[in-house]
Amino acid sequence: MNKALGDTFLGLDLSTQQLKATLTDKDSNVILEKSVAFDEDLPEFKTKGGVCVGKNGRVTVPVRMWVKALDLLLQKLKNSEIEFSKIRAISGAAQQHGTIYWSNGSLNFGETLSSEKSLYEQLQKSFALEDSPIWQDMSTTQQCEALEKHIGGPQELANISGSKAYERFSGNQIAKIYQDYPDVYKNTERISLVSSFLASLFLGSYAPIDVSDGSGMNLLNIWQKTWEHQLLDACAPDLENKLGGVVENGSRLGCIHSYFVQRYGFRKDSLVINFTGDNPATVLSMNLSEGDAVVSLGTSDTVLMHLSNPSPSTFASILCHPSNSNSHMGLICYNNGSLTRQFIRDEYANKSWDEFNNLVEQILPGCQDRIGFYGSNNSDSIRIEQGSVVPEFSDPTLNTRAVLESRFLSMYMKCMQLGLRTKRVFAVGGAASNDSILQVLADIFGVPIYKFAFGNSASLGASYLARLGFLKALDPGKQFHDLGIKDTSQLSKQPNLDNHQTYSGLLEKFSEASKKWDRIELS
Ligand code: XUL
Repeated sequence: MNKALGDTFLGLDLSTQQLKATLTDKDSNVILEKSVAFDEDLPEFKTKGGVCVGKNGRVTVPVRMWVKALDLLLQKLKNSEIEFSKIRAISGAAQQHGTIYWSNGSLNFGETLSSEKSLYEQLQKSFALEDSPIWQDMSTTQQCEALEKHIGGPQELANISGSKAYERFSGNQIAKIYQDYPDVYKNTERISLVSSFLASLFLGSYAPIDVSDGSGMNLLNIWQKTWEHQLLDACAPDLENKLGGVVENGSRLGCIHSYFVQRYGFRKDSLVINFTGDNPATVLSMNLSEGDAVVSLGTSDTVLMHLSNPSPSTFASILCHPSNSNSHMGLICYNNGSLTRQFIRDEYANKSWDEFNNLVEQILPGCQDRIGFYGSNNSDSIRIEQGSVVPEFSDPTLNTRAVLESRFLSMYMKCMQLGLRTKRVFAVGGAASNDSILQVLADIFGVPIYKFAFGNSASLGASYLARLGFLKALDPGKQFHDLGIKDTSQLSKQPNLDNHQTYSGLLEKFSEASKKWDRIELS
């Protein structure tokens, strides 16, 4: 471990598969990174890819697994001899949209915490619902339809909340809990997002919801940054009370609970700053300027961008910006990403990335007029060959390149529709380490692709948010740019402009073919 000379700032990220920590110093240098992987480190919860898949599109996570993961992560940090006493502020990021239902009477759960015991041992009875629905949950179509109908349609809902109704968005998830388990809802005192839940653990009482993460709920007015009553009322009764307040932009929530001071040696005045969503935190880690797009290739594929003057649409989400009160950010989220690419690799390239890459490089751009749209397994995929829908390409190895092209063409087209003239693309996430994949991305966007040396962008962004909150507590006028974060991105791929022209020629046909598919992959 690098020893920090002065103050440090801790950023966490409770993502789908792991809980990660990134410690940075006042010059934004990364001092330490640690993580807990749910499937491997906590096998007793029997998650796969960090989640439990139920019936009818239900996807949940045992909330106490997350609590245990925090115990384990802090223990790992302690074992690595991290100097807890230098940490001046803590913030976090988390997978968006997931909801946690705290049971009646849990408000001051911190009052009875003993530093002799783990949080896991002591928070057994704190949750009205054992299994939290998360962003992969697709079981709320009925609730989405009802919400859109109530407000006058998808575009009207997007105009207020930044997004049409999405199955994973928290308002629709809460409505389902209220309808299917009225007793659970009645027993719930506070509903947290995953980010505010994690912040609550550090505070020993409920943390407010961050407006940027809260923009992923279909409940918040993204222009006024307040709960929208007509949306709250359409989802469930007494919802405003159960959600509590909202905060933004590096707000100080309080000092860390004494449990952590006694058990791990944090300083008493270590600040807990508002925790945000993983996508907003990623935007912070990269300090985006106009014309920059981040393509994140992970469990879900997302495109993120800074937008100063956004117009809501029904294919992208507009969120409040996590550090700039006057701006917004755009998010396009594809609900399947790395699992689909792995599935294609396993089916058509002998489970080998090398073989997959060789095939991608040999196949000509455009796949000789083939387009494939893929779900996370073969059963919800379609292929179009010479204009007709076919069960399989005549040369099945074409699937390797086709799975990349259809995703990146869709991203490129949607960025243009949002009015973004992309100048640079920053590639992050697991697949960003694959050069063949990045070359296809560069050719389709027709712009250079940059990468960052750091891997955990969300926890890094959270550590910057912690530092922003620390500075603002001293001087409320401080802004994110005062952190002086340097652009450390490195050029990774230049586009081949001939290939880009080939792709530009395919756009119209692709756009027509992809219309029906949007509902499946952008839900
Ligand atoms: C965004 C989304 C995912 C999650 C998980 O809308 O659902 O990106 O935040 O990372």
